[in-house]
Amino acid sequence: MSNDKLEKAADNGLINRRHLLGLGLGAAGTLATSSVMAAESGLSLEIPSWSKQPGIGPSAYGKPSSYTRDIARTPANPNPLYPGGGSSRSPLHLLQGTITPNSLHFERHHSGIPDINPASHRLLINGLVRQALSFSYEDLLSYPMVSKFYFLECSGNSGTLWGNNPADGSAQSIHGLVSCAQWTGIPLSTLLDEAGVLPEARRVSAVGADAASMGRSVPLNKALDDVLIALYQNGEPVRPEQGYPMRLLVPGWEGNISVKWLTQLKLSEQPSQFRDETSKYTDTREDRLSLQFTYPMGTKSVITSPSGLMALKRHGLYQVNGIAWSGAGAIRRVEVSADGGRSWAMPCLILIRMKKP
Ligand SMILES: Nc1nc2c(c(=O)[nH]1)N[C@H]1C(S)=C(S)[C@@H](COP(=O)(O)O)O[C@H]1N2
Ligand SMILES: [Mo]
Repeated sequence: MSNDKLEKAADNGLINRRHLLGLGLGAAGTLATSSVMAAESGLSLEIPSWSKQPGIGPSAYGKPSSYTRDIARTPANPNPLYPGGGSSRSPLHLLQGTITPNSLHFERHHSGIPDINPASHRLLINGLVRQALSFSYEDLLSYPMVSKFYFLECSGNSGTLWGNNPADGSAQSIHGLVSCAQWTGIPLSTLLDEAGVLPEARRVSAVGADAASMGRSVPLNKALDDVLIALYQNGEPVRPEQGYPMRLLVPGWEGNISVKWLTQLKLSEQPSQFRDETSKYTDTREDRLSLQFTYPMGTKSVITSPSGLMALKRHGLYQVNGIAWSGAGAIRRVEVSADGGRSWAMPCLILIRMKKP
């Protein structure tokens, strides 16, 4: 296809997506012709060995193809001073759609993953309530639940881009501390209603059962709005890495507030001043003073593929894929620019045309 036939969607190589459809149909047409020719010339399809004998049978719990092993998280930051601490990043550049498979959800642990037997785990609600309550896992399973798609992002995500000389990297290495799942759980408001929040209460302090005792105090209005006690992640029980048997899920806010392995919720008048909201997770300004509570994550978008460091080996057209999310609400529309913001096009219509060298 000559350059001038390609309908431009925006400047610098962004073109209308239907050109790809045209190319696809063309290719299928060519294939059809060549297979007819193959039959006429006496050639036949080779039958591969795996087609000639039965494969392995059904299994109790599935796993991905052994040929997709490179679609993996990248664990980082092992530190002997903090056993089990560190993070792993989701392979955003190798995934499609918005949902992150559970095995590839990013991880951030301060003291590793506790091995919690749900039969002996409790969730305590106490402090400024009419009646302190203690729930077993079984108790919680009998409450009405809701299912919602939410992105979860570590507040340190994409941090390398704030440096003076940002390193080149893939969507995974730069932005991989974000994932999206369908979370199913009990609205926190349901349990707080049952405990009876006293009028002077302003904060709900959440504490995890891991050795780090991760603790954050959530303003009561947010706690009563959309916060979940999440018990399921993409349809199955929350993974140990994500907080099994239960985690707090605070939509749109810094990942650290979504306390995993949740074991206590305490109602108080004042913030709890936990380590995780004083020495950690404050934002230091240029004048060296720190903002203490900076909860919502900003609006963000990432082109996942083609991604940094990826080799585009064939000439021709490439579809641009990406994700966009916001701690401040739902994303209504996304546009893409290839010329530093001078011209824009809707992403579903965008392709990059690789120039022949
Ligand atoms: N109990 C506990 N909760 C925790 C953490 C932790 O180390 N311990 N890490 C926090 C941080 S910093 C983030 S970004 C998210 C990460 O959630 P994920 O590992 O499910 O992706 O969990 C938060 N909740
Ligand atoms: Mo985080």
